[in-house]
Amino acid sequence: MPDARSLMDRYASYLPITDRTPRLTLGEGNTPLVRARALERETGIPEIWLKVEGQNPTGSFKDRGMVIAVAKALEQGARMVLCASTGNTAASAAAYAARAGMSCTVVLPAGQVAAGKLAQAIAHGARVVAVRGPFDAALAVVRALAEQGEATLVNSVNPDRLEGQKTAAFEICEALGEAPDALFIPVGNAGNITAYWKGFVEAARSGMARQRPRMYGYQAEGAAPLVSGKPVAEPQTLATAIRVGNPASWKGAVMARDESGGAIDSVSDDEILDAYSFLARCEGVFAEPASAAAIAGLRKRVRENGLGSAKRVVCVLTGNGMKDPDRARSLAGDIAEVEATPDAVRAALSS
Ligand code: AN7
Repeated sequence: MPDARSLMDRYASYLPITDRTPRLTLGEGNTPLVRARALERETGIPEIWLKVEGQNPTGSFKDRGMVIAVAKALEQGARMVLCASTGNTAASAAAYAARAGMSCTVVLPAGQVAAGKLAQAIAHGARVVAVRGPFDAALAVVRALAEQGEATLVNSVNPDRLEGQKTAAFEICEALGEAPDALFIPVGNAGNITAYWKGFVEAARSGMARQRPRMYGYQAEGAAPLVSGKPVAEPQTLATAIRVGNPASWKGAVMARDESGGAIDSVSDDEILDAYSFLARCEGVFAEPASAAAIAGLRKRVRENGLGSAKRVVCVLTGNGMKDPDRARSLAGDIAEVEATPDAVRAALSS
């Protein structure tokens, strides 16, 4: 029986909330762990689980942190939230602000946000501005605006965001009865890998788990500052969610990697696309391209280094495939349009 209580209520003692914090919820968290049998057969790893974060209310993991950040902003009397975003943070902020009766402003990298995410921000009534430049430029702008004004910044530089996001690690430990041996996760601004590691450390400390997983983070090759060790001025990748050149949580990602004995590596856009198709066609799970970087990373790790004694692995699928319909549509050519007769349809299918 799934726990029907809200994320905030389930993990209240682990979160920075009080009796006065508004109990905001859209039903976030409690996402499924789905066994990845096709990937197990391919890699030879005995147990692989997908944490399907695309099933959150706005279709990404951002909702776990956003519900806490917006509730705290409301508690503190703020009327407005503000964020920079590659898309999912904007969609989530817009939805939770609408729920809380607050206004929301989002600043996006022009031309680099997937259609579904932009549609969500608009539908929830956010004010949207696009800036010329990558996500990093947009983040610099909102940081400056937040310092001057009354709007609360809800990017992952807001610590309440990471506190909420760490709850995914708790759910994994509870569902498996133990932390996995290894966790594979995409990395952009590096908030999520930082939050997961914090969650696993707390889970081990509180007796929810006996061990902590090795953390394996994956960036896209054209946007891999944590791999090269220096910021990337013009990040490039088709996985627009992780098109980030100078991650705000750089130190947190390095700490997660080093304390866990894991690694941060990069995968090519071709490897990302291949993993994206594989997930959708062979596992029946539709995740967005950035999420597929975790799967591409697992495949690469198994191919090049092996996974040592790791028997049980969790891959975090951070966002829903429907966020980026244009990418999916590009996988096929024109769709045949024919007369509405069985013969015409049969002919089209066999041509
Ligand atoms: C699907 O929405 O940064 O390493 O502005 O949307 O915590 O940044 C999104 C990031 C992975 C990377 N997968 O997480 C934003 C934004 C998906 C994402 C990431 C994002 P972080």
